[in-house]
Amino acid sequence: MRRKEKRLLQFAGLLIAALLFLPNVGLWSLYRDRVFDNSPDTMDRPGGIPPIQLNQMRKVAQVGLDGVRRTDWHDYEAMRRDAARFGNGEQGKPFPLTETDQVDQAYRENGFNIYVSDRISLNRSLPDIRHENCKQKLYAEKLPNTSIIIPFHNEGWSSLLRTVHSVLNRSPPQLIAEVILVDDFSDKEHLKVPLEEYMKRMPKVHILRTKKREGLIRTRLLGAAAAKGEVITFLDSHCEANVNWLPPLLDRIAQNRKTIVCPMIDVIDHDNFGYDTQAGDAMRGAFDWEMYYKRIPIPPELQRDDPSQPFESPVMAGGLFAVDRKWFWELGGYDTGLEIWGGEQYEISFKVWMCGGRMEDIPCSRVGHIYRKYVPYKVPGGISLAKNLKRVAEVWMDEYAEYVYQRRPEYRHLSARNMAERRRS
Ligand code: UD2
Ligand code: MN
Repeated sequence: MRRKEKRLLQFAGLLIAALLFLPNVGLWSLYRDRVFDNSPDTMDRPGGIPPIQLNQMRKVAQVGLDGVRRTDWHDYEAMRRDAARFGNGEQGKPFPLTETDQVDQAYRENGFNIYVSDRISLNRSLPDIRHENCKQKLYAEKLPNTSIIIPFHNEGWSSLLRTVHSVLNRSPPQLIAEVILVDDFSDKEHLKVPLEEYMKRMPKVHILRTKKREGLIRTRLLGAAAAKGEVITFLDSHCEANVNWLPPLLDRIAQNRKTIVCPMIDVIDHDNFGYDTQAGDAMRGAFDWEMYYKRIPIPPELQRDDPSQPFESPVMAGGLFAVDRKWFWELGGYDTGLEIWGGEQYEISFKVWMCGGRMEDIPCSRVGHIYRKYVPYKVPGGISLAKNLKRVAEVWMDEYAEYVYQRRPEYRHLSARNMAERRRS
Protein backbone atom coordinates (compact mmCIF):
# COMPACT_ATOMS: atom_id res chain seq x y z
CA MET A 1 0.00 0.00 0.00
CA ARG A 2 2.76 2.43 0.97
CA ARG A 3 4.75 1.60 -2.15
CA LYS A 4 1.68 2.24 -4.27
CA GLU A 5 1.21 5.65 -2.72
CA LYS A 6 4.85 6.48 -3.34
CA ARG A 7 4.50 5.54 -7.02
CA LEU A 8 1.38 7.65 -7.30
CA LEU A 9 3.20 10.62 -5.77
CA GLN A 10 6.13 10.15 -8.14
CA PHE A 11 3.76 10.03 -11.10
CA ALA A 12 1.93 13.15 -9.96
CA GLY A 13 5.27 14.94 -9.54
CA LEU A 14 6.33 14.03 -13.06
CA LEU A 15 3.01 15.19 -14.46
CA ILE A 16 3.30 18.58 -12.77
CA ALA A 17 6.89 18.98 -14.00
CA ALA A 18 5.79 18.13 -17.54
CA LEU A 19 2.92 20.60 -17.39
CA LEU A 20 5.26 23.30 -16.24
CA PHE A 21 8.26 22.77 -18.46
CA LEU A 22 7.38 20.85 -21.61
CA PRO A 23 8.21 23.01 -24.65
CA ASN A 24 5.19 24.52 -26.41
CA VAL A 25 2.56 23.06 -24.05
CA GLY A 26 4.05 23.76 -20.61
CA LEU A 27 3.37 26.91 -18.62
CA TRP A 28 7.00 27.89 -19.16
CA SER A 29 6.23 28.44 -22.83
CA LEU A 30 3.55 30.97 -21.90
CA TYR A 31 6.05 32.80 -19.71
CA ARG A 32 8.71 32.67 -22.39
CA ASP A 33 6.32 34.09 -25.02
CA ARG A 34 5.44 37.02 -22.81
CA VAL A 35 9.00 37.83 -21.86
CA PHE A 36 10.83 37.41 -25.14
CA ASP A 37 8.27 38.76 -27.58
CA ASN A 38 9.16 42.37 -26.93
CA SER A 39 7.35 43.94 -29.89
CA PRO A 40 5.60 47.01 -28.49
CA ASP A 41 2.04 45.99 -29.11
CA THR A 42 1.72 42.23 -28.91
CA MET A 43 -1.61 41.06 -27.55
CA ASP A 44 -2.53 37.56 -26.50
CA ARG A 45 -5.97 36.08 -26.90
CA PRO A 46 -7.81 36.10 -23.53
CA GLY A 47 -8.39 32.35 -23.71
CA GLY A 48 -4.67 31.69 -23.91
CA ILE A 49 -2.38 30.69 -26.74
CA PRO A 50 -3.84 27.97 -28.98
CA PRO A 51 -2.05 24.65 -28.63
CA ILE A 52 0.27 23.55 -31.40
CA GLN A 53 -1.45 21.10 -33.69
CA LEU A 54 -0.03 17.82 -34.87
CA ASN A 55 0.05 18.88 -38.52
CA GLN A 56 2.12 21.88 -37.48
CA MET A 57 5.12 19.84 -36.39
CA ARG A 58 8.34 20.54 -38.26
CA LYS A 59 8.90 17.93 -40.91
CA VAL A 60 12.41 16.52 -41.12
CA ALA A 61 14.58 17.26 -44.12
CA GLN A 62 14.28 14.89 -47.06
CA VAL A 63 16.65 14.22 -49.91
CA GLY A 64 14.83 14.26 -53.27
CA LEU A 65 15.59 12.19 -56.36
CA ASP A 66 17.65 15.14 -57.59
CA GLY A 67 19.92 14.82 -54.53
CA VAL A 68 18.70 18.16 -53.08
CA ARG A 69 18.02 18.22 -49.35
CA ARG A 70 14.68 19.89 -48.69
CA THR A 71 13.34 21.12 -45.40
CA ASP A 72 10.23 22.60 -43.82
CA TRP A 73 10.86 26.36 -43.65
CA HIS A 74 7.74 27.26 -41.63
CA ASP A 75 8.36 29.15 -38.42
CA TYR A 76 5.71 27.42 -36.30
CA GLU A 77 6.57 29.42 -33.22
CA ALA A 78 5.88 32.70 -35.03
CA MET A 79 2.72 31.24 -36.59
CA ARG A 80 1.45 30.28 -33.18
CA ARG A 81 2.19 33.73 -31.80
CA ASP A 82 0.35 35.29 -34.75
CA ALA A 83 -2.66 33.01 -34.27
CA ALA A 84 -2.95 34.27 -30.68
CA ARG A 85 -3.13 37.95 -31.58
CA PHE A 86 -6.41 39.84 -31.40
CA GLY A 87 -7.42 43.48 -31.76
CA ASN A 88 -7.82 46.06 -34.54
CA GLY A 89 -7.12 44.55 -37.94
CA GLU A 90 -5.60 41.37 -36.45
CA GLN A 91 -5.96 38.21 -38.52
CA GLY A 92 -6.37 40.57 -41.48
CA LYS A 93 -9.91 41.49 -40.35
CA PRO A 94 -11.46 44.73 -41.59
CA PHE A 95 -11.20 47.61 -39.16
CA PRO A 96 -14.69 48.67 -37.98
CA LEU A 97 -15.02 52.02 -39.72
CA THR A 98 -17.21 54.85 -38.60
CA GLU A 99 -18.28 57.65 -40.90
CA THR A 100 -15.89 60.08 -39.26
CA ASP A 101 -13.03 57.71 -40.07
CA GLN A 102 -13.83 58.05 -43.75
CA VAL A 103 -13.35 61.77 -44.13
CA ASP A 104 -11.56 62.84 -47.27
CA GLN A 105 -8.55 63.97 -45.29
CA ALA A 106 -7.78 60.37 -44.31
CA TYR A 107 -7.11 59.48 -47.96
CA ARG A 108 -5.60 62.66 -49.31
CA GLU A 109 -1.94 62.01 -48.64
CA ASN A 110 -1.71 58.31 -49.46
CA GLY A 111 -4.72 57.34 -51.52
CA PHE A 112 -5.74 54.94 -48.73
CA ASN A 113 -7.08 55.47 -45.22
CA ILE A 114 -4.04 56.36 -43.14
CA TYR A 115 -6.14 56.88 -39.96
CA VAL A 116 -7.06 53.21 -40.07
CA SER A 117 -3.51 52.14 -40.89
CA ASP A 118 -2.23 54.11 -37.87
CA ARG A 119 -4.59 52.24 -35.55
CA ILE A 120 -3.50 48.76 -36.61
CA SER A 121 -0.42 47.13 -35.11
CA LEU A 122 2.77 47.23 -37.17
CA ASN A 123 3.08 43.53 -36.33
CA ARG A 124 -0.49 42.60 -37.14
CA SER A 125 -1.31 38.98 -37.98
CA LEU A 126 -2.71 37.85 -41.33
CA PRO A 127 -4.93 34.92 -42.23
CA ASP A 128 -3.08 32.00 -43.78
CA ILE A 129 -5.10 31.75 -47.00
CA ARG A 130 -2.66 29.57 -48.93
CA HIS A 131 -3.82 26.44 -50.69
CA GLU A 132 -3.80 23.48 -48.28
CA ASN A 133 -0.96 21.80 -50.22
CA CYS A 134 1.35 24.71 -49.51
CA LYS A 135 1.34 23.81 -45.84
CA GLN A 136 3.10 20.51 -46.53
CA LYS A 137 5.74 21.72 -48.97
CA LEU A 138 9.45 21.42 -48.40
CA TYR A 139 12.01 23.71 -50.03
CA ALA A 140 15.77 23.39 -50.55
CA GLU A 141 17.71 23.55 -47.33
CA LYS A 142 20.30 25.71 -49.06
CA LEU A 143 18.61 28.77 -50.50
CA PRO A 144 20.21 31.99 -51.77
CA ASN A 145 19.77 35.03 -49.55
CA THR A 146 18.04 38.18 -50.76
CA SER A 147 18.17 41.93 -50.52
CA ILE A 148 14.67 43.35 -50.17
CA ILE A 149 14.34 46.63 -52.06
CA ILE A 150 11.49 48.97 -51.23
CA PRO A 151 11.23 52.25 -53.17
CA PHE A 152 9.02 54.92 -51.67
CA HIS A 153 7.82 58.42 -52.40
CA ASN A 154 6.01 60.18 -49.55
CA GLU A 155 4.72 56.89 -48.15
CA GLY A 156 2.69 56.94 -44.91
CA TRP A 157 4.62 56.13 -41.71
CA SER A 158 2.60 53.16 -40.53
CA SER A 159 2.14 51.63 -44.00
CA LEU A 160 5.87 51.81 -44.73
CA LEU A 161 6.86 50.42 -41.33
CA ARG A 162 4.28 47.65 -41.49
CA THR A 163 5.86 46.56 -44.78
CA VAL A 164 9.27 46.30 -43.11
CA HIS A 165 7.93 44.64 -39.93
CA SER A 166 5.99 42.04 -41.90
CA VAL A 167 9.07 41.14 -43.95
CA LEU A 168 11.30 40.79 -40.89
CA ASN A 169 8.62 38.97 -38.86
CA ARG A 170 7.78 36.44 -41.55
CA SER A 171 11.10 35.64 -43.20
CA PRO A 172 13.83 33.29 -42.00
CA PRO A 173 16.54 35.76 -40.80
CA GLN A 174 19.33 33.90 -42.60
CA LEU A 175 17.60 34.50 -45.94
CA ILE A 176 17.43 38.28 -45.54
CA ALA A 177 20.77 39.86 -46.47
CA GLU A 178 19.39 43.36 -45.94
CA VAL A 179 16.34 45.55 -46.44
CA ILE A 180 17.05 48.63 -48.56
CA LEU A 181 14.54 51.45 -48.31
CA VAL A 182 15.05 53.83 -51.21
CA ASP A 183 13.53 57.25 -50.71
CA ASP A 184 12.56 58.89 -53.99
CA PHE A 185 13.02 62.48 -52.83
CA SER A 186 10.11 62.54 -50.38
CA ASP A 187 9.38 65.80 -48.61
CA LYS A 188 7.42 64.46 -45.63
CA GLU A 189 9.23 65.10 -42.35
CA HIS A 190 8.47 61.66 -40.89
CA LEU A 191 10.55 60.07 -43.66
CA LYS A 192 13.68 62.01 -42.74
CA VAL A 193 15.30 61.93 -39.26
CA PRO A 194 12.42 60.01 -37.55
CA LEU A 195 12.74 57.17 -40.06
CA GLU A 196 16.51 57.03 -39.61
CA GLU A 197 16.13 57.04 -35.83
CA TYR A 198 13.53 54.29 -35.95
CA MET A 199 15.59 52.07 -38.20
CA LYS A 200 18.60 52.20 -35.87
CA ARG A 201 16.91 49.35 -33.99
CA MET A 202 16.83 47.24 -37.15
CA PRO A 203 20.44 46.70 -38.16
CA LYS A 204 19.52 44.98 -41.43
CA VAL A 205 17.61 47.99 -42.70
CA HIS A 206 19.48 50.61 -44.75
CA ILE A 207 18.09 53.85 -46.13
CA LEU A 208 19.22 55.31 -49.45
CA ARG A 209 17.93 58.54 -50.96
CA THR A 210 17.80 59.85 -54.51
CA LYS A 211 19.13 63.38 -55.08
CA LYS A 212 16.10 64.41 -57.12
CA ARG A 213 12.74 62.92 -57.94
CA GLU A 214 13.59 59.96 -60.13
CA GLY A 215 10.38 57.94 -60.30
CA LEU A 216 9.99 54.39 -59.14
CA ILE A 217 12.03 52.82 -61.94
CA ARG A 218 15.34 54.61 -61.38
CA THR A 219 14.69 54.50 -57.61
CA ARG A 220 14.52 50.71 -57.75
CA LEU A 221 17.71 50.70 -59.82
CA LEU A 222 19.52 52.72 -57.17
CA GLY A 223 18.58 50.09 -54.58
CA ALA A 224 19.53 47.24 -56.88
CA ALA A 225 22.95 48.77 -57.58
CA ALA A 226 23.69 48.86 -53.84
CA ALA A 227 22.29 45.38 -53.10
CA LYS A 228 24.61 42.64 -51.87
CA GLY A 229 22.20 39.70 -51.64
CA GLU A 230 22.36 36.86 -54.16
CA VAL A 231 18.75 37.61 -55.08
CA ILE A 232 16.95 40.94 -55.16
CA THR A 233 13.32 41.10 -54.13
CA PHE A 234 11.30 44.22 -54.90
CA LEU A 235 8.26 45.24 -52.90
CA ASP A 236 6.04 48.33 -52.90
CA SER A 237 6.15 50.46 -49.76
CA HIS A 238 2.61 49.48 -48.62
CA CYS A 239 2.71 45.69 -48.49
CA GLU A 240 2.38 42.92 -45.92
CA ALA A 241 4.26 39.66 -46.41
CA ASN A 242 2.23 36.60 -45.46
CA VAL A 243 3.25 33.31 -43.87
CA ASN A 244 6.36 31.57 -45.30
CA TRP A 245 6.27 33.86 -48.34
CA LEU A 246 9.98 33.87 -49.10
CA PRO A 247 11.27 30.25 -49.36
CA PRO A 248 8.90 29.29 -52.23
CA LEU A 249 10.24 32.24 -54.27
CA LEU A 250 13.92 31.60 -53.58
CA ASP A 251 13.51 27.88 -54.19
CA ARG A 252 12.48 28.43 -57.82
CA ILE A 253 15.45 30.74 -58.41
CA ALA A 254 17.76 28.15 -56.80
CA GLN A 255 16.48 25.63 -59.34
CA ASN A 256 16.88 27.96 -62.32
CA ARG A 257 18.62 31.30 -61.82
CA LYS A 258 16.95 32.73 -64.93
CA THR A 259 13.46 32.44 -63.43
CA ILE A 260 11.84 35.66 -62.23
CA VAL A 261 9.22 34.86 -59.61
CA CYS A 262 6.20 36.79 -58.38
CA PRO A 263 4.17 36.14 -55.24
CA MET A 264 0.38 36.10 -55.46
CA ILE A 265 -0.68 39.65 -54.70
CA ASP A 266 -3.48 39.84 -52.16
CA VAL A 267 -5.61 42.90 -51.56
CA ILE A 268 -5.41 45.07 -48.47
CA ASP A 269 -8.59 47.14 -48.61
CA HIS A 270 -7.81 50.87 -48.89
CA ASP A 271 -10.74 51.75 -46.60
CA ASN A 272 -10.71 49.18 -43.79
CA PHE A 273 -7.45 47.27 -44.31
CA GLY A 274 -9.21 43.89 -44.52
CA TYR A 275 -6.94 41.28 -46.15
CA ASP A 276 -8.27 39.08 -48.95
CA THR A 277 -7.36 37.41 -52.24
CA GLN A 278 -7.80 39.27 -55.52
CA ALA A 279 -10.99 38.41 -57.34
CA GLY A 280 -10.24 35.22 -59.22
CA ASP A 281 -7.08 33.76 -57.76
CA ALA A 282 -6.47 31.48 -60.78
CA MET A 283 -5.63 34.39 -63.06
CA ARG A 284 -2.41 35.66 -64.53
CA GLY A 285 -1.01 38.85 -65.99
CA ALA A 286 -1.75 40.02 -69.52
CA PHE A 287 -2.22 43.27 -71.44
CA ASP A 288 -4.34 44.57 -74.27
CA TRP A 289 -3.30 46.62 -77.31
CA GLU A 290 -3.83 49.81 -75.35
CA MET A 291 -1.18 48.34 -73.08
CA TYR A 292 -3.49 48.23 -70.11
CA TYR A 293 -2.41 45.59 -67.62
CA LYS A 294 -5.13 43.07 -66.83
CA ARG A 295 -5.50 39.69 -65.25
CA ILE A 296 -7.16 36.96 -67.29
CA PRO A 297 -8.01 33.35 -66.39
CA ILE A 298 -5.25 30.80 -66.89
CA PRO A 299 -6.18 28.92 -70.10
CA PRO A 300 -7.53 25.41 -69.33
CA GLU A 301 -4.68 23.66 -71.17
CA LEU A 302 -2.17 25.32 -68.84
CA GLN A 303 -4.04 24.70 -65.60
CA ARG A 304 -2.38 22.28 -63.20
CA ASP A 305 -4.10 19.51 -61.27
CA ASP A 306 -2.48 20.94 -58.19
CA PRO A 307 -3.28 24.67 -57.92
CA SER A 308 -0.39 25.15 -55.49
CA GLN A 309 2.14 24.57 -58.31
CA PRO A 310 4.00 27.54 -59.85
CA PHE A 311 2.65 28.62 -63.24
CA GLU A 312 4.13 30.61 -66.09
CA SER A 313 3.20 34.24 -66.34
CA PRO A 314 3.43 36.32 -69.54
CA VAL A 315 3.74 39.69 -67.79
CA MET A 316 4.06 40.67 -64.16
CA ALA A 317 1.94 43.20 -62.27
CA GLY A 318 5.15 45.11 -61.63
CA GLY A 319 5.84 45.80 -57.99
CA LEU A 320 6.49 42.50 -56.28
CA PHE A 321 9.06 40.04 -57.60
CA ALA A 322 12.35 38.30 -56.91
CA VAL A 323 15.19 37.88 -59.39
CA ASP A 324 18.74 36.58 -59.23
CA ARG A 325 20.81 39.74 -58.80
CA LYS A 326 23.34 38.96 -61.51
CA TRP A 327 20.60 37.87 -63.93
CA PHE A 328 18.79 41.17 -63.36
CA TRP A 329 21.89 43.04 -64.53
CA GLU A 330 22.51 40.60 -67.39
CA LEU A 331 19.01 41.58 -68.52
CA GLY A 332 20.13 45.21 -68.42
CA GLY A 333 18.13 46.10 -65.29
CA TYR A 334 15.43 48.56 -66.28
CA ASP A 335 15.50 51.06 -69.12
CA THR A 336 16.61 54.23 -67.29
CA GLY A 337 14.62 56.38 -69.71
CA LEU A 338 11.32 55.25 -68.19
CA GLU A 339 9.94 58.05 -66.04
CA ILE A 340 8.08 58.06 -62.70
CA TRP A 341 5.51 55.25 -63.06
CA GLY A 342 4.42 52.54 -65.46
CA GLY A 343 5.56 50.43 -68.39
CA GLU A 344 8.57 48.91 -66.61
CA GLN A 345 6.56 45.77 -65.78
CA TYR A 346 6.27 45.05 -69.52
CA GLU A 347 9.88 45.90 -70.23
CA ILE A 348 11.28 43.44 -67.68
CA SER A 349 8.71 40.78 -68.63
CA PHE A 350 9.48 41.01 -72.36
CA LYS A 351 13.20 40.88 -71.69
CA VAL A 352 13.15 37.84 -69.45
CA TRP A 353 11.11 35.84 -71.95
CA MET A 354 13.13 37.02 -74.97
CA CYS A 355 16.50 36.43 -73.33
CA GLY A 356 16.08 32.77 -72.44
CA GLY A 357 14.63 33.16 -68.98
CA ARG A 358 11.14 32.59 -67.68
CA MET A 359 8.64 34.12 -65.32
CA GLU A 360 6.35 32.44 -62.85
CA ASP A 361 3.65 33.21 -60.32
CA ILE A 362 4.08 31.24 -57.11
CA PRO A 363 0.76 30.37 -55.41
CA CYS A 364 2.38 29.36 -52.11
CA SER A 365 3.92 32.80 -51.72
CA ARG A 366 1.43 35.53 -50.82
CA VAL A 367 1.98 39.22 -50.18
CA GLY A 368 -0.73 41.79 -49.53
CA HIS A 369 -0.70 45.18 -51.28
CA ILE A 370 -2.81 48.27 -50.72
CA TYR A 371 -4.35 49.20 -54.07
CA ARG A 372 -4.92 52.90 -53.70
CA LYS A 373 -8.20 54.70 -54.23
CA TYR A 374 -6.36 57.34 -56.27
CA VAL A 375 -2.79 58.38 -56.97
CA PRO A 376 -1.83 60.85 -54.25
CA TYR A 377 1.55 62.06 -55.50
CA LYS A 378 2.43 64.70 -58.07
CA VAL A 379 3.93 63.75 -61.41
CA PRO A 380 6.36 66.38 -62.77
CA GLY A 381 5.22 68.26 -65.90
CA GLY A 382 5.90 66.82 -69.35
CA ILE A 383 5.97 63.27 -68.05
CA SER A 384 3.26 60.84 -68.98
CA LEU A 385 2.53 57.15 -68.76
CA ALA A 386 1.81 57.23 -72.50
CA LYS A 387 5.45 58.11 -73.22
CA ASN A 388 6.70 55.17 -71.18
CA LEU A 389 4.31 52.81 -72.93
CA LYS A 390 5.26 54.07 -76.37
CA ARG A 391 8.92 53.70 -75.48
CA VAL A 392 8.50 50.08 -74.38
CA ALA A 393 6.42 49.27 -77.47
CA GLU A 394 8.96 50.87 -79.84
CA VAL A 395 11.97 49.22 -78.27
CA TRP A 396 10.58 45.72 -77.72
CA MET A 397 7.48 45.03 -79.76
CA ASP A 398 8.82 45.55 -83.31
CA GLU A 399 5.94 45.43 -85.82
CA TYR A 400 3.42 44.69 -83.03
CA ALA A 401 3.81 48.32 -81.94
CA GLU A 402 1.53 49.05 -84.91
CA TYR A 403 -1.39 47.39 -83.07
CA VAL A 404 -0.83 49.78 -80.19
CA TYR A 405 -0.88 52.77 -82.55
CA GLN A 406 -4.09 51.56 -84.14
CA ARG A 407 -5.72 51.56 -80.72
CA ARG A 408 -3.94 54.68 -79.52
CA PRO A 409 -3.30 56.89 -82.59
CA GLU A 410 -2.24 59.74 -80.34
CA TYR A 411 0.85 57.72 -79.28
CA ARG A 412 2.25 57.94 -82.81
CA HIS A 413 3.29 61.55 -82.46
CA LEU A 414 4.49 61.46 -78.90
CA SER A 415 8.15 61.98 -78.35
CA ALA A 416 9.28 59.38 -75.87
CA ARG A 417 12.36 61.16 -74.56
CA ASN A 418 15.73 59.43 -74.92
CA MET A 419 14.33 56.85 -77.27
CA ALA A 420 16.83 57.59 -80.01
CA GLU A 421 19.75 57.31 -77.58
CA ARG A 422 18.48 54.00 -76.33
CA ARG A 423 18.22 52.56 -79.83
CA ARG A 424 21.72 53.69 -80.76
CA SER A 425 23.24 51.98 -77.72
C1 UD2 B 1 1.74 48.97 -59.98
C2 UD2 B 1 2.82 48.17 -59.24
C3 UD2 B 1 4.01 49.09 -59.04
C4 UD2 B 1 4.56 49.52 -60.39
C5 UD2 B 1 3.44 50.17 -61.19
C6 UD2 B 1 3.80 50.47 -62.62
C7 UD2 B 1 2.06 46.28 -57.92
C8 UD2 B 1 1.45 45.84 -56.66
N1 UD2 B 1 2.31 47.64 -58.01
O1 UD2 B 1 1.28 50.18 -59.44
O2 UD2 B 1 5.03 48.47 -58.31
O3 UD2 B 1 5.11 48.42 -61.07
O4 UD2 B 1 2.30 49.32 -61.26
O5 UD2 B 1 4.94 51.24 -62.70
O6 UD2 B 1 2.34 45.48 -58.79
N2 UD2 B 1 7.25 55.33 -56.08
C9 UD2 B 1 8.46 56.00 -56.13
N3 UD2 B 1 8.55 57.14 -56.88
C10 UD2 B 1 7.52 57.61 -57.62
C11 UD2 B 1 6.31 56.91 -57.61
C12 UD2 B 1 6.19 55.75 -56.84
O7 UD2 B 1 9.41 55.60 -55.46
O8 UD2 B 1 7.68 58.64 -58.28
C13 UD2 B 1 7.14 54.10 -55.28
C14 UD2 B 1 5.90 54.01 -54.43
O9 UD2 B 1 6.10 54.58 -53.15
C15 UD2 B 1 5.68 52.51 -54.37
C16 UD2 B 1 6.20 52.03 -55.71
O10 UD2 B 1 7.05 53.04 -56.19
O11 UD2 B 1 6.43 51.89 -53.34
C17 UD2 B 1 5.06 51.74 -56.70
O12 UD2 B 1 4.23 52.84 -56.85
P1 UD2 B 1 2.64 52.76 -56.63
O13 UD2 B 1 2.36 52.02 -55.39
O14 UD2 B 1 2.08 54.10 -56.77
O15 UD2 B 1 2.24 51.84 -57.87
P2 UD2 B 1 0.92 50.87 -58.01
O16 UD2 B 1 0.89 49.91 -56.91
O17 UD2 B 1 -0.25 51.73 -58.26
MN1 MN C 1 1.61 50.12 -54.89
